[in-house]
Amino acid sequence: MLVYIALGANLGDAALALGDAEKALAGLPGTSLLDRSSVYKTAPLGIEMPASERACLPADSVAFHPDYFNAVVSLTTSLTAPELLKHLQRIETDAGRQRPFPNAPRTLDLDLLLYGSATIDSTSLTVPHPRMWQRAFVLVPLAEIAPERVSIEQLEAVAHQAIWRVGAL
Ligand code: PH2
Ligand code: MG
Ligand code: MG
Repeated sequence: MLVYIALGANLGDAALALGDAEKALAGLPGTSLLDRSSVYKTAPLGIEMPASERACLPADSVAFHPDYFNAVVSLTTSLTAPELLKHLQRIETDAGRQRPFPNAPRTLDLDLLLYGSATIDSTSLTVPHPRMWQRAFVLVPLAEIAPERVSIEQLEAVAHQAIWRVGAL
């Protein structure tokens, strides 16, 4: 099965975390890495910090939601989608991922974007990823390695979002 995975990180050494994650993905059972996009620096999107969390921060804190590093890789795998999801969550945990509140800054986020042409709608997994079409940090790197999966119109719809190519993964 041909699958696409989005990588993101904005805590700790985020660029290093993406490189380590790529190696971990390439080493999954029954899996090989096909292609990788460039790494992009992106402004945090859709971040709402709960007031309870905000109250704990110094008033002049501006750096709490740092920019992200994002990339997309393609894999071929014989893992089922639920098996792959379990591995993604384990790799996130191994990278020190904590979940204090939704969309909290993270050392590593691995999202299953596309699993072949499958549509999956279970309690634990929705594929294609339900928010991918609103996110330049997904569509721009995805279009780099799978231009046939992203239309010009879809790219235009997110063209106002801040994203800078910073180098190779
Ligand atoms: N991930 C989110 C929420 N917002 N913003 C950017 N720029 N990059 C991300 O990976 C990201 C985000 C939730 O997973
Ligand atoms: Mg995510
Ligand atoms: Mg995620």
